Amino acid sequence: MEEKQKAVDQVMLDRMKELKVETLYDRYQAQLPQCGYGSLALCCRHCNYGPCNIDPFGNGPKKGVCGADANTFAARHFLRMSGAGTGCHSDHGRAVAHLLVATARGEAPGYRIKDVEKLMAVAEFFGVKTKDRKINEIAEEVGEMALMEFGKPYGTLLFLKRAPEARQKVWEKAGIAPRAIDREVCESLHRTGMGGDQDYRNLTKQAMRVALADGWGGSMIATELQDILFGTPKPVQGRSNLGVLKKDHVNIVVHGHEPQLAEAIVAASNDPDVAKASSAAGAKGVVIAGLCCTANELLVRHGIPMAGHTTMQEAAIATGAVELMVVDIQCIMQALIETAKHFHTKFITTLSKAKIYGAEHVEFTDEHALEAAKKIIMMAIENFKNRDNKKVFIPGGAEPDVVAGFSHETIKYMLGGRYRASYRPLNDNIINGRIRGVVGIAGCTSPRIGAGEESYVSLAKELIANNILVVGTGCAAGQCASGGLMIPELKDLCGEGLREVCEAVGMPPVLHSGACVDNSRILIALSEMVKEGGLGSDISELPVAGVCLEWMHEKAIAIGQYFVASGVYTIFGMNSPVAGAPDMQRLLTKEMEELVGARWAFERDLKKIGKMVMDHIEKKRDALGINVKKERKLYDMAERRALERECKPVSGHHS
Ligand code: NFS
Ligand code: SF4
Repeated sequence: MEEKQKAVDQVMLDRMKELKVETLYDRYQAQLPQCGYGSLALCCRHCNYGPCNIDPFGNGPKKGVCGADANTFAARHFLRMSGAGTGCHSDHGRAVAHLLVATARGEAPGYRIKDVEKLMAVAEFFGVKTKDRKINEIAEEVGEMALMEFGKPYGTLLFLKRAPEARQKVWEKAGIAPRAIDREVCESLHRTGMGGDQDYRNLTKQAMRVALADGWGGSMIATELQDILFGTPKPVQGRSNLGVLKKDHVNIVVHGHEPQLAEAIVAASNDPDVAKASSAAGAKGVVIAGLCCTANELLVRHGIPMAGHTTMQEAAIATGAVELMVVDIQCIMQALIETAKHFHTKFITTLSKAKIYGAEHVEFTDEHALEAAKKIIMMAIENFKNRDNKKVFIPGGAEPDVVAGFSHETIKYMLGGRYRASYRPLNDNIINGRIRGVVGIAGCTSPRIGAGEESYVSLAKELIANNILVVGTGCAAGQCASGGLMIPELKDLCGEGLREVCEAVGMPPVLHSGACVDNSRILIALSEMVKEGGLGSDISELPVAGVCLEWMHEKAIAIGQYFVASGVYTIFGMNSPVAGAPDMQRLLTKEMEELVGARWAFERDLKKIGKMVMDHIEKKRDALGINVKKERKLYDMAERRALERECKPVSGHHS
């Protein structure tokens, strides 16, 4: 299966070469060698005394014109990245909150509230009264409360209360509990301007606070409110890879992040006019396929096919079978306009905040979503006749089935069973060692890593073989899905303990939990594991880790920073974003541990990362005292009894 998929990436690259279609790999090569100052974070152009550089070898300048040193350069840069990433996820979250309010008020006729149970749960967190009130009234107030989280003048974010108490105390003590989301983003810009905050430690604290405002704020709002509007993901069967595009169908690729666009396109595609028009055009139907996080959102909620992750966006168009690509915002390469010119593909932007020169624009609003969606679909059908069949090239055969849709609610439900949804069995299986720990793999794919390398797939295989449960989001999950890793049959690649658990529960060992904003689901799952008991009192005590091998976007930095600030050891592959500033590097990779109980690691050699993760997990297990080896018989009776009590539900429940 892996061989086939490898071929898909590479075969498409060869194909594009043959057709003289430029790719991101070509443009990456053209950029080499990339600017050394920039790579090391030793370039500052925050004011017009600059741009200033610092010489990493110590021969040239050690300071900018204003006197800022390497650590200040790097820390400001790191904070701006964290702030920008938070801005992306959170502005997305805000759009969802506006949509929830509009839906509740009847001003967004294309949408409705699908998950009332989730609405009630969020209402409870927000302190919104639910008794004797209409669903729409509750939803309107929940939406408004969510909007307040962006700009409230006082207090900290409401969702912070979902974290274990010990974690909340860590944040309070360190002074990094985030206030309103916009305030943290705004303050980050303020502090990083010329003559602002110039202590790298203080800047990094703000980077934690703004990133926490992403994970426990903007992203969590996006995830929870999307679940209310579009449904909480449950395990669904889907397909993934370019093979989801069909030769005899009109193919529409939806690319970007905010699911309200994709959801409307899917809804509009069921309009009887669409079927009529497509058969009149000589097509057998309309295929909607996703790219990037939009793909993840559609896959986990509806099982809608996924065309690929971010480095495959040009390849999708180069199949010559895409009538239309419609995009909203984030991770959409400007180059696609040129790619599309080689084929008949129409390229449509939809948001007033994200236009691309050379694209056609169909404005998409909450009020008129369905009309816009239908118009876009009709444009695609209309374009079917312009397809040049000689150019059609869909790498065939590789359409691995995927089981996706593992929200934290589902994981709890699957593990605990219908009548007793609970994390108890997961905790017990971690305590008894069948599962050694849990690793979240998240983030982007990158041309810095060769096409077809499938770094996430290799890592996930190594981890499950060693009895580590893997939870994926974003393009990392996309790569694992295309790589055939998200199927229950994969249990054969698992270590014995993990296989037993997966068999008993009927879940794959690599769980697809959604888009990048859905990393917030992982935060909630970890919090619930702590609350369930037996694995310490804080997230930082859990045998878990976060990994991003091929980070690209500033969003990935924000995610990494909030994982660490939430107590999760986090490893990023490739290069460190602060490599030119040794003190700053030490702060992230060592000293943060003292402050928040977790740290970053950066590792160029991706093959080493599996071992780093496993060493960390075993260290945490040792610290928890759950690595009881058979020959070690030093337990006293009380401890033994406690251990037996804790282990009991497992045998009672599953085996
Ligand atoms: Ni995440 Fe989604 Fe992919 Fe990276 Fe981009 S699509 S929000 S940023 S590239 S994982
Ligand atoms: Fe140079 Fe300082 Fe201005 Fe940055 S802020 S460009 S280091 S003078």
